[in-house]
Amino acid sequence: MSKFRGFIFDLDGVITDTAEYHYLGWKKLADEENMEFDREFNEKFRGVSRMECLDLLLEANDRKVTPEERKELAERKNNYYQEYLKNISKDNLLDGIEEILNNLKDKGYKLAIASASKNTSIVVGKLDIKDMFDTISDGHSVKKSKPAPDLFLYTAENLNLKPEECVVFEDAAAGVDAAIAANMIAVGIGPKKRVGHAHYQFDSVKEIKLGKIIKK
Ligand code: B16
Ligand code: MG
Repeated sequence: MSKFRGFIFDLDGVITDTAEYHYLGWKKLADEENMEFDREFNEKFRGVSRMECLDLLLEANDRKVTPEERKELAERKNNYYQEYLKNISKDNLLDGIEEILNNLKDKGYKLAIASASKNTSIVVGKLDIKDMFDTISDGHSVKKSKPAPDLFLYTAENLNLKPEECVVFEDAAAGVDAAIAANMIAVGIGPKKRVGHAHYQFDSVKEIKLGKIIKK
């Protein structure tokens, strides 16, 4: 058994790819509001909370809004996003993730999800994976979002584990920063320019080599 006892998974970009639906939701809102928004800008939204994404969009477009308008814009985007979520199913699990989860579970490790999304329970329900996890933390769990370590620390506490016993899988730079700040081992999924600062980096979920992480 390795020194690790728990594995914490980010949701969007690690377990499933909902980034496209987030993009479509933001794009619809941006078009309606005559704001500039494209896929490249959407990359900045990876792992970032809904309100922070909206603020980035407003700032880039030099738009000043009242607190009420801000709330309405975020709600509108979320309604569009939830419409897209109706289409997802088990088929939307990223290639290789089920094998990794089953493998770790068989070896007796604890498993958790820690996502910035307030829609985590809807997505997890659609993917039909809830039973695989010992605990699930989401955008409602803590006040300070990634890159703050809070969500991962909260998750470790719920697993009854010390931070140094946990490994985090993340696709966002802010998520890798959060895992490192929490004193956990960070596994970055994606290009080096995005997650190269993690302890381990793999280009995609399919390429993850668990043996490299779980040494004796
Ligand atoms: P919601 P993760 C994140 O999920 C997404 O990567 C990010 O693009 C999104 O803005 C955030 O969730 C909040 O999502 O609007 O559903 O609350 O990568 O932390 O699983
Ligand atoms: Mg993510």
